[in-house]
Amino acid sequence: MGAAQLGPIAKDNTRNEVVDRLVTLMKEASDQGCELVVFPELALTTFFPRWYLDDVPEELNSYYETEMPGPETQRLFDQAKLLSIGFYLGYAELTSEGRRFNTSILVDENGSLVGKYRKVHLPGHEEHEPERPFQHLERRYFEEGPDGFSVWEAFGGVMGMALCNDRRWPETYRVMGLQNVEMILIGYNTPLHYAPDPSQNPLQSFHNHLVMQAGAYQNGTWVIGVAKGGVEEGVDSLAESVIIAPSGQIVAQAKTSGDELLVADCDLDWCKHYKDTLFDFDRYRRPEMYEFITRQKTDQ
Ligand code: CDV
Repeated sequence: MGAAQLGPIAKDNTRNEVVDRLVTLMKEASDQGCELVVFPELALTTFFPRWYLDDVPEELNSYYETEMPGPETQRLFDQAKLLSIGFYLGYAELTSEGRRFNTSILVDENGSLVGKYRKVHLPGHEEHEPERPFQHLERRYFEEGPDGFSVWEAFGGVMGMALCNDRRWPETYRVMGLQNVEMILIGYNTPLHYAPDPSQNPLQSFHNHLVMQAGAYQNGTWVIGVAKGGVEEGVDSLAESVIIAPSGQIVAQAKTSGDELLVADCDLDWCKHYKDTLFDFDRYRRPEMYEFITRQKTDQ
């Protein structure tokens, strides 16, 4: 398993320049024997929701993919097939009906699409908030994913996908856990400064690992969390990509905040230790006690 962390992508970097970096990491992953390599959320461009871009729709549109693969991304699919390696990729999707999603795809070792996921939990805000040092306009630039959390049989196991903010919500893991997921792939972009409550800034690293380790353990699944980290267009973002075992233990962690490949040997049978014992859902879960969870958003 390869977790291909990316360092910053500048505003003026071309798709071809970024795809070059992805291909380099993919080749490194292949050289190290990986069957699957995971790239971050919105891995083809700079993290554009940090800007209010309504006055410049051409610029906003330039960050979305209207086809996948498209002319610049076809190379990734070709390379995957050539190396016989699968990949997960996050990108901004603009559909032919004009709908916009924060999307990830899972592609197999033949370069064929296994599945697509559209981000369920969209953080940030809808309107321009000039008092912030930078914006987080995901709620303006994307629609909430309508399809929920699916799993796919691929790579000899049961694979799931999520994106960034999803990793903070226990429901993300549980919905896939209930579908017997064995490996959850999660790309993220997490600025170190959280404008609504800067007291959380020093805890970014702790919270990042806390939620993914808990999600892995409580569902007996591998979790692969992959960052786009470092200082991108003046905004410092968390790196610390990780590969987490079903025990909740981190088995590989990034040492830098730049382009870096982490590799781990991930035995999917390790999931059984947890799924068949402490977290034997069939034996121990009490769904009739959890009705609040799907009945309402809050205590209202
Ligand atoms: N890209 C993200 O979803 N980022 C959020 C930040 C804004 C809190 C995250 O949960 O990391």
